[in-house]
Amino acid sequence: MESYPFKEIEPKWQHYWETHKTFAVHEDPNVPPEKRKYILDMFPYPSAAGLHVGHPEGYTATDIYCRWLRMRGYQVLHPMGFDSFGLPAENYAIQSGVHPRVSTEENIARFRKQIKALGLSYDWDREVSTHEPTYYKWTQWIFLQLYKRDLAYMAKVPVWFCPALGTVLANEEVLLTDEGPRSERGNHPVERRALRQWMLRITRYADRLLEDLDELDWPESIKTMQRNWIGKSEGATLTFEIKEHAEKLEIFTTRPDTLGGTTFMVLAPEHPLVEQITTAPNRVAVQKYVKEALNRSDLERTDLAREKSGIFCGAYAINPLNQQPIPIWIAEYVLISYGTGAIMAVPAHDTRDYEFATAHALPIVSIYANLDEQGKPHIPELPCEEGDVIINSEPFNGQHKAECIKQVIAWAEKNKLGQRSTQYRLRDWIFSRQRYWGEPIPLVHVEDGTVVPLSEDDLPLTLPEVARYQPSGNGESPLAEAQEWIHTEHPPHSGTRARRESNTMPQWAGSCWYYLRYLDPHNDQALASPEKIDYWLPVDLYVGGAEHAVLHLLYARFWHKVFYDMGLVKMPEPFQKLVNQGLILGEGGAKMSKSLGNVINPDDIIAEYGADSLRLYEMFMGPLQASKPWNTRGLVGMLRFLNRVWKLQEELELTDKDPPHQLLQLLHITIKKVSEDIENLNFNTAISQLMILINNCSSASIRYRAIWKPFVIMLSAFAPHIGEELWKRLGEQPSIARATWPAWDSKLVQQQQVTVAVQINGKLRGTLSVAAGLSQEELTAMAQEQPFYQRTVEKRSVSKVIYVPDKIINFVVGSQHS
Ligand code: ANZ
Repeated sequence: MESYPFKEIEPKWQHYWETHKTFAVHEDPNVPPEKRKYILDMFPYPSAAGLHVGHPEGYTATDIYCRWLRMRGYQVLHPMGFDSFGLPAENYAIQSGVHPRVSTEENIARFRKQIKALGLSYDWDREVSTHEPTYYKWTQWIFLQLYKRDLAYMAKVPVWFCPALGTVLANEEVLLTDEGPRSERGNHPVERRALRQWMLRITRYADRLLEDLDELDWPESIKTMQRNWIGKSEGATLTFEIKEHAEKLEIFTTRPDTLGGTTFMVLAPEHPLVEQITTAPNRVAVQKYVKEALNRSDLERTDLAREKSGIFCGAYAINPLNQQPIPIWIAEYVLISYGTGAIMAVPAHDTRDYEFATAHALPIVSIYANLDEQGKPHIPELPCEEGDVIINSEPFNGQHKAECIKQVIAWAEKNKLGQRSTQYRLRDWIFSRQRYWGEPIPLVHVEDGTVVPLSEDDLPLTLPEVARYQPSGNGESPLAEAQEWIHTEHPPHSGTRARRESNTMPQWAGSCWYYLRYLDPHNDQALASPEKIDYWLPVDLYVGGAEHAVLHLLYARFWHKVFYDMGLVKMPEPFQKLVNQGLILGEGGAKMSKSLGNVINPDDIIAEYGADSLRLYEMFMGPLQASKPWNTRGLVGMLRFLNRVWKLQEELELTDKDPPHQLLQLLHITIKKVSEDIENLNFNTAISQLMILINNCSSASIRYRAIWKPFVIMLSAFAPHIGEELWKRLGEQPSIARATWPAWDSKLVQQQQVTVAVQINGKLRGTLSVAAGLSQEELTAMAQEQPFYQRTVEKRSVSKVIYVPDKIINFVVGSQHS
C-alpha cells in the first residue's frame, strides 16, 4: 500500500519533543490545584521479551488523555519508569552468568526505545528505575520507618523450598502437578519449609484498607476483589473443654447459633494441640496424615472438589451447651492460618462439614426446623444454612437465627466460654526473598542475637558484586555467600561481629511507592519534598492491567497509609481513579502466547504501519476496559484513514473562507463528541467521529481552515506525529501539544433533547434532560451522579436496570446493603 511518509515524520517529531523537552513539567505555584493533574501508567517490568502490544494500549489511552488535558490548559504530570528488580533477570544470571544489572539495563534501554517510538508524552527527566541505588536508598529508608513503627518483624513461615535447586521458590515458580508440587525450572519435587522471614504487619491496616475503598473511583470488580482478599468476618470464638486434658480448645465460628449441632471438632494438621492430645493408638497414623497435608498448599487443601480427607486423633471435646462428648478430628480443610486453626463442625448446616461427616460416617444433627402451616416443626433437607426456628439447643430453642447468634454470644461471654470476634483473611505480608536481585534489607544481626537497623546515613546499602548467583543451597540468599559484604561489625569498627541481613525485599517493594518518587526523582535528601508531594498528589488517574487488582494495589495503599500516618502525605489514598485496560488477545481470540505463535510485536507494527496507526488501532479496537482480539485488517483501516487525511492536505487547497453551515455544524458536533469521549476514556467512539468528519471533508473540493485546524488539533491527541506535521504545514508553530483545544458552540450542536424519567423500584424520583439516543450505560452514569439517585439508592446494590430509550430508566434495587 502506498502510504504517507510516516517513516520520516515519526522519528523527526520524536526527536523534536526530546530535544525541546516538550513534555517536561515543573511545579508552578501560579497554577491552581484544580488545574494540576497527575496521570500515571503502571510502570513495566523490563522483561527480555521487550514491549508487547498490551503495553501501548494503556499507555496510549493515558497519553491521549494527557494531551487533551494540556491543550485545555492543565498542567500534567505524566511520568514513566521501570520496575527493574525481579526474578527473571536473576534466573537468567544463574543460567548465563550475566550480571542481572547488565541484562536489566539492556532491557530497560530496549523498552525505553520502544516506548519512545510510540510518541508518548512522558516527562523523561523524571524516569526512575527501582534497581538504582539512588532509588532503592529510599525503599530501604521506608523499610526503616516501617521497622521503627513496629510494622516489620521476623517470623518463621512455611515457604516453598526445592532441595534439588537448593532454593526457595516463589509461588509462581511452583507447579501443582498430580505428583505433587514441582519446580517450574527442572521439574524437581518441592516441599514446604519453615524459614526465617521478614514480615510486614499489613493486618494492622485491614480495617482502613477496607473502609477507604468506598470513597475510591475504582472498578467495582477490583474493590470486591480487595474486600474479599481482606475478608472480614464477624462471629465469635468459643472455648471447648477437652476430656482428660487441662488444655482448652478455642474455635472461631461465624455461626454461634449452630453450637448445638456440633457433632465433631476439627483441628488443622499444624495445630499445636495435635501433638498433645493424640492418643497412643492413633499416633502413627496421625503423624503420617499430618506430614502429607503439610506438603500441600492452602489452595489445594481447601479445593471444594477435593475429597474431604481427615483422621480421628482419639480425644474428645465437651460441647459447652449440652456437655456431650464430641470426637476431635484432624483434617486439611481446616487451615492453621485462619481464625484459631480449629473449628466446631456442624454438618447439618455447613456443606464442607456435611461432606466430611458423610465421608467418615459421623452423626448429622439439625438444629433448625421449618414450621408448616399448622406450625408443626419439620426437619429441612440437609445440609441447609438455616430454618425457621432453633431446636435441639436448649435454652435457645424456638429462636430465629439473628437473635440466636446474639444470645449465644451473650451467653458465652457471661459464662466465660468465649466472646464476639472479628477475623480477617488478610495475613501479614512475607516481605523477604532469599534472592540476590532485590533491595538489601538494611539491618544487621549482631553476634549477641540482637537485630539492629542501619542508620539512615548509611543508606543506600548497596548490593555487593558476587561471583555466583546460584542459591546457597541451604535456603539462604546468594548474598549469604558474599563474605566481605555479609560480615561486618556493630557498631562499626567496634570489633563486635555482626552479619548483614542476607534476605532481600520482594519485587513489590519498589512499585509500592514509585508514584512518589516521580514527584522529585533527583532529591537525595528525602524521598520527595513535602512541597512537591502536596503539589501533585493524589494520582488523578491510574491505568494498568487488572492482574494487579489485589497485591500491588493493596500493598501500595498500605504503604501510603503508613506515609499518611507519618505525615508525609496529606490524603489517605494514593490513587483516586483507577482504570484497567482489557487484554489484547491474539487474532481469533486466543491469548497471545509464544507457543501459539500469535504474538504481535509492536516494533514490527510500527515499522510497517507507523506508530500513529498502531495507536489509533489499539484505541479503535473496542472499549478500553474490554478484552478484544487483534485483527490486522483493522490496523490497515487506520493506516488508510491517515493516508486519506494526508491526501486531503496534499491535494486540496486551503482557504480562509467560511465553511458551509452543515460542515461547521458537523465540526461542532465532533468537537463535543470527541471532547466528552476523551473525558470518559471512550476513545473508540471518538475516533469514529473523527472519521465521520473526514468523510464529509472529502466530499468538498477545498480545505477550510476553520474546519481543518480544529480537526488537526483533535487528531493530534490520538496520532501526535502526523498531528505535528499537519500543524506545521498549516503554518503554525510547533508544538501542537501547546495548541488550544477547540470549544464547541452549543447552538450549533443543538441536538434533539429529550426528557427521561428516572425511577427507582418503579417510583419516579427525578428526570434528566439529555440528548436523544443515549445508551443505557450513558444514562445510568448520569443518573448515578444525581443527588436524588444517591439518596434513594445509597449503598444498596442495583440488581437490574430497565431502559426504555429516550423515555424511562428504572433501577431495581435490593433492600440489602451491598
Ligand atoms: C460453625 C459453622 C456452622 C460454620 C455453619 C459455618 C457454617 P468465613 O465466613 O469465611 O469467615 N472456619 C473457621 N476457621 C476455619 C479455618 N481455620 N479453616 C477452615 N474453616 C474455618 O468462615 C467462617 C467459618 O468457616 C466458621 O464458621 C467455621 O465454620 C469455618 F453452619 O463454624 B463455622
